[in-house]
Amino acid sequence: PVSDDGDAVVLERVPQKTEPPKMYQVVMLNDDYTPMEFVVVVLQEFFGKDLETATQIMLKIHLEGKGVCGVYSRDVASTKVEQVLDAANQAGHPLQCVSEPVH
Ligand code: NFA
Repeated sequence: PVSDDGDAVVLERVPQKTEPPKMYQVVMLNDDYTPMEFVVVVLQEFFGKDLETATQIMLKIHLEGKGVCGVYSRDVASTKVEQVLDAANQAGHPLQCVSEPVH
């Protein structure tokens, strides 16, 4: 290209350094009262898991104390947490989950 006064204009390509968004995992905690079936339904409804995968994740949480339900951008992860806590509260279950940055 050429500028108004006739000089050549050099257009440099500036490398765009855009960091990938920080990702957050939604971690669900075990408790002694929430029914296994409720946890399986939550994992299917809010985390898009099929019945078999949801059952595996639920059992891992039950046996190991906690488990990752999914990894999302910060906003999506906090929405998932909100949805799970709302559903658990409405059903009268003490189910807890949190979102935390993936290391
Ligand atoms: N521990 C619960 C029970 O025995 C089941 C459960 C699994 C709860 C995963 C919370 C998370 N009914």
